[in-house]
Amino acid sequence: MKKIFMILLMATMVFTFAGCASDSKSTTLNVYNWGDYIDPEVIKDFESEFDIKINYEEFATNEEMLAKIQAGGTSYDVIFPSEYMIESMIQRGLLHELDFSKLDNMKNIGSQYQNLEYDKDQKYSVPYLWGTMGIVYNKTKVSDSVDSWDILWNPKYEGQIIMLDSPRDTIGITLKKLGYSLNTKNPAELEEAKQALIEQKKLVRSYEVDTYKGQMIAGEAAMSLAWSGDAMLLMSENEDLAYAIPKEGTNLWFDCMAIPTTAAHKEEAEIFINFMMRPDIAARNSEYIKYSTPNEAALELLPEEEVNNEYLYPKGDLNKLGEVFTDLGEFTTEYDRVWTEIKSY
Ligand code: N2P
Repeated sequence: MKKIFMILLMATMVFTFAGCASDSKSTTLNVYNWGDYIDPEVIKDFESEFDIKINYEEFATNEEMLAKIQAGGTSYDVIFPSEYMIESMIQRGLLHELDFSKLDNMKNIGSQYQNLEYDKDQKYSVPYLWGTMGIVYNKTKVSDSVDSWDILWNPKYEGQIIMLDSPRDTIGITLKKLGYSLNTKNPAELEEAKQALIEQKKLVRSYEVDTYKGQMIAGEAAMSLAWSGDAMLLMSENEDLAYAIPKEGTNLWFDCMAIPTTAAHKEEAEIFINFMMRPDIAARNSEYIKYSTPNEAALELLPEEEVNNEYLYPKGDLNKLGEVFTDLGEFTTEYDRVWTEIKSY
């Protein structure tokens, strides 16, 4: 069975199991992760190894996750925010400090992924996966060379362009296209990006996050904004697909594991986080979902072709790969406003 459908099916099964009443396990850990972002077998292995049940839920964007945490309701024990969201959540007092004496597998994480700007003293998060943003495109439908974000504005591809339904990402690459920082707090630059996205709307097939993948695999659209790992997964399902990172520069991102202050099971959450950093688990997981792991011990267990993939593990200086999102503080509301205006235009 194709992997993408397998992921969807397994996710459904995880949810189904979560609904079973007759459950002998002592603790239920609420794990809240991005869509298509874990190997479902890893969840099962954790449950049987530790006698802890996992209630697994998915979100599509950092903003959706934050809103859910702030709303209360479910108390999530482990969440997977990106760097700028970690910065924002620390600021808001929403993250627990982690007990690193319980996280001995942290030694497997490469030093270049630690103590980064968003969590300088590495107190609140541990790196999970990382990557870039680019364009996944169908070579049989796109004749122009895909080397600039401008191609997403080319009228030739009207109705064939998919954009991510994610404000920082979509506004971010538009700022890059215009030659600005994707962390700009300059109202004029943000306004220019808004105008460009409004102008692009007539060409856009849809704004989606995970649901677009089936259309790319089926060859129904020409191109989509995509995160590196998702692009690799799609390319493994359809050989007409390719990935490109435009010359104007892109976003380099780091997704992490963290524990919200509202968590009810901090101790078990740390057991889970440590488990996810175990070399065999981290290797299996990143091979399955096709994202880049920061876990050096896991890298040694991955097949050559994975480690030699120039998009997953580009050679050279990590910091030169792209611009990392930072928390925009109060200016975030400006991005939210602009995003709402674009979507409702
Ligand atoms: C996987 C989500 C990747 C998150 N579907 C990019 N930060």
